[in-house]
Amino acid sequence: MSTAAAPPPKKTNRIGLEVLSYKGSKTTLCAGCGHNAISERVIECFYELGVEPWRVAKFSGIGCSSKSPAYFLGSSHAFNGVHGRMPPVATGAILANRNLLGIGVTGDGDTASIGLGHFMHMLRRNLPMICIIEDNGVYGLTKGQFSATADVGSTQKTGAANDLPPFDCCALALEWGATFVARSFSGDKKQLQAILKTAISHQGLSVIDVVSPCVTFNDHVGSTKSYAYMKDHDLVLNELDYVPAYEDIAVEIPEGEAMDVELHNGSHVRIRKLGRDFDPTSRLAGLAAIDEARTKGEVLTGVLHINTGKPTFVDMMSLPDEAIATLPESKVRPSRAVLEEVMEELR
Ligand SMILES: Cc1ncc(C[n+]2csc(CCOP(=O)(O)OP(=O)(O)O)c2C)c(N)n1
Ligand code: SF4
Ligand SMILES: [Mg+2]
Repeated sequence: MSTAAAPPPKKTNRIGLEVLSYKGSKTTLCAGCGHNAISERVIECFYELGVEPWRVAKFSGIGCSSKSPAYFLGSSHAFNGVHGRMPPVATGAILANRNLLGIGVTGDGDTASIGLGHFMHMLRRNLPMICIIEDNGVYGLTKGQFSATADVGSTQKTGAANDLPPFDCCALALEWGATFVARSFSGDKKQLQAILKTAISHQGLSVIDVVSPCVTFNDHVGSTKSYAYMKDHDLVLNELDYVPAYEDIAVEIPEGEAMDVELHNGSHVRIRKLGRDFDPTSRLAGLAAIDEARTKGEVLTGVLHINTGKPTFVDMMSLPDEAIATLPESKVRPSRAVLEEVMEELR
């Protein structure tokens, strides 16, 4: 009598979850859209690090990019806000529950046009969360108008050239206070994974600008956000190794060639410089490197800045350790006597 072989055990991560627990619904974005590749990396990184999906809160605005959170971490909390308003929604949620791990996904239109003011305030507050900008240089959802990150001279399918200078979201992030700033390309799986894992372990605002080609409206010759352009102009600043806290970190680091940064949860990121003198702990070095690459027509990718010592908005607000959202009413509601005292002071 033959017995059928038992199915192989399902692969799980260190908290016993399968990768399925980190997936979302099926994408409705165009096949080949860079945003889909970014969602895949998010799924892999949260799965591999064994982050509890129910501890994560996803935030977005409006755009093809802002639809992305529906396609990963289907059992996490989520709020899809108004165009450009991801930051204020996330700020409120994180202040109400400081124990959430926030991840915001925005588009370049979302962030650099209608939501620019909100983005700037998120930067200056060093809100502890991850902000991924899915940067395709166009308003994909509304059929391919130039966004405020489109490069001068980049052309539309019709041949019309953009003549307004772009905002560089990494330069804004460096200038105004984000404590982990990186740029990547949706087609660079290894680099994007290392950057995302570092951001997950970082305590503070992580801004990741990911060049993410729009295959329908901005992937032709003449576009500076196309797959072909990125293949030829991606200047990789540093090579990254992310070592989670639960792995043995006793590895030798070649003197003068790599920098080892310990993150808040005990994980490490090793930043190996690639033939240029660059110190990612210096904001000014990051700004200078971006400016130099821009002058040469290159797109600099890698870690541009990291600062593990600056207080976050949650620290600055002196919030209690327990989430405000779950405190009993007796603790969050002032008594009638206190209210009367306040009213008296205002009289
Ligand atoms: C208040 C408001 N203004 C304008 C729009 C129209 N609108 C929807 S998405 C979008 C731009 C999307 O571009 P981006 O944020 O770059 O996302 P992508 O689709 O390129 O990923 C615009 C202008 C809107 N939905 N709400
Ligand atoms: S229109 Fe562009 S940005 Fe939107 S899903 Fe299609 S390829 Fe992606
Ligand atoms: Mg866009």
